[in-house]
Amino acid sequence: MRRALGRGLAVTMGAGLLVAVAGQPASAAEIPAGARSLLSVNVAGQYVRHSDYLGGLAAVTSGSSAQAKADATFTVTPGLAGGAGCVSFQAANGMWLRHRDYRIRLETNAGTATFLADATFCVRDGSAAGSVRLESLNYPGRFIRHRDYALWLDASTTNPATFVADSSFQVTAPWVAGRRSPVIKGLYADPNIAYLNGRYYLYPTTDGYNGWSGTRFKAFSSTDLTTWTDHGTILDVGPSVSWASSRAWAPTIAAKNGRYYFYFCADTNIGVATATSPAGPFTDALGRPLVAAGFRSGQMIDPHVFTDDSGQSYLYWGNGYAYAVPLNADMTSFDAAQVRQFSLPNFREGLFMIKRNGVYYLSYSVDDTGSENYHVEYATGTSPLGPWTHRGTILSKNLSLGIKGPGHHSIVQAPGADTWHIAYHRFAVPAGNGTNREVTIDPLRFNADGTIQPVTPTL
Ligand code: FUB
Repeated sequence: MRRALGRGLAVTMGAGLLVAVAGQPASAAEIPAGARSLLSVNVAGQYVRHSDYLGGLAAVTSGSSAQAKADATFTVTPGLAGGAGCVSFQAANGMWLRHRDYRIRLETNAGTATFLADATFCVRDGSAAGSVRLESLNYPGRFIRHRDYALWLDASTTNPATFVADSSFQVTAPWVAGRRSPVIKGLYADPNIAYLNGRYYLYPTTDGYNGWSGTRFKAFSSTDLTTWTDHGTILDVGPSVSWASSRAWAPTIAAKNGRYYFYFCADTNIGVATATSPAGPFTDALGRPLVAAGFRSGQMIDPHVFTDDSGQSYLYWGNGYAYAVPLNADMTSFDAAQVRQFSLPNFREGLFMIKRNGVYYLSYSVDDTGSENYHVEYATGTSPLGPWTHRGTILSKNLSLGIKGPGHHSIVQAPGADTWHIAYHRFAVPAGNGTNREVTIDPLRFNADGTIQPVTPTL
């Protein structure tokens, strides 16, 4: 049940301040994504906090140490294992709240199905107005509750009223301000950004799975590149694609003929799905891959579609080998005899094309997505199919900020302006790796001679 409360629900904050969560309309059974703290409804001033990697309750006040405040602050993300209305909680050190042996603990995302489910909690109404309860996704009927100031995953007791209160928390403003990034909360990678129908859209890989074994694609949209609306799952290759079941990676979008074409990887094939809205839902168009595994050398992954001013669209893809081909007018077929292979220095994957002032810019990822040295280089050409002049690196790690492995990018132009942004993923800061990645966006700027300035990656 969702119980809508009035706008600007006020909750008690440590310094006696009453704060509405991010100024958003409050609902007892929702927690907006972003940095939050959780206050017990029945033990005054006690917040959910981790200590020695275990969850508990502890008093936090404005006079508490920075460490205590950080330990009582979590970034709320969509549930790592999915689930409508389900969320996960990431601590400032990058670890996640999970249950194990019914104890609430802080652990690094192992990417296993068990971990993802153990770290996913579904938001229910709490005992007090505006409060929430957190029910286990994989153990329905068990809730996060405090017992002797420790957090457990318990089922109801002989005193249900006490149990409900012990498992109810007010969601408050965070004790420590959140970072700007990731721009979409949670673990995502390979962001494809596009401006469609007056909004920016992001289409990422859903990340955090061992072996990149996710199945769901989601879409997010924004008018300002800052506040993003989660449109939920737009295609799940498990149930919705007959020829693949896993490894849903690196999608891209194209608009033509009043329809939207969503190109995606699944089990290292490239498929295409269509919809009438950029927010989907998308339906597999062919019932088979558009580019099947084994079609050419290398992995048939990382599609990108660029449409030139003439209206001709081109499909780019590849891993280890870079390919392109003109798409037919139906956007779902091409002449295999027209496939071109490019020679691009250091190329690994993630091709992306833009055109500015008549120059074609083909950018791509170098090294391995699991390496902190993963980065983006580019080349320029006079046509969508080259020939290409290598220009160098535009995005790479910044270890002084803890930014590792930035790559698999996409680029978008603001409507009617020479203003550009680059969306890319990197190891989630601070504790990520090649399968725990996060998405961010930074400005992309050009020099007077048309070359691209190195991007300054920001937190
Ligand atoms: O996300 C899975 C794969 O990792 C992508 O297809 C590659 O580009 C790399 O980012």
